[in-house]
Amino acid sequence: MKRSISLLALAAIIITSMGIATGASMAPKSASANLKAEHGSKESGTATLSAVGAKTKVVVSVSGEPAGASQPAHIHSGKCNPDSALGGVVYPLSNVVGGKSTTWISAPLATVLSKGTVINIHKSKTEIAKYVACGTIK
Ligand SMILES: [Cu+2]
Repeated sequence: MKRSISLLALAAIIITSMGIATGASMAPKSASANLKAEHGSKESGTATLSAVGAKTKVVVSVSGEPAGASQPAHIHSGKCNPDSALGGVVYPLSNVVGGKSTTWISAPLATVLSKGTVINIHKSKTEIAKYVACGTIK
């Protein structure tokens, strides 16, 4: 009797741990976007989204940003092209300065991916309607 109980306990532990492992592997760990130059900006690069617990770290790295520029960047819904297909801002990102931007979003990566579809960089705060780079999150 004692032995059958411990076997049952062992089976329960194995099944539970398998469930936890399956759940962990289903949650996305990272995603990225190829940021392509738009409207002759010559600005392109990558964005990497990483799951860090319940938060998401977004790192943007581009080359070709004009010196001294501070460019607004966001995760948007919609598509990169044409411009009219771009949806609203889902998560704002830190401005891109010197080709770099790092943002911590207080939401899990799975949530970010369920709402946002592209990363878009704008020319400047005053020329927000001009897009210099955009990429689909994959
Ligand atoms: Cu934007």
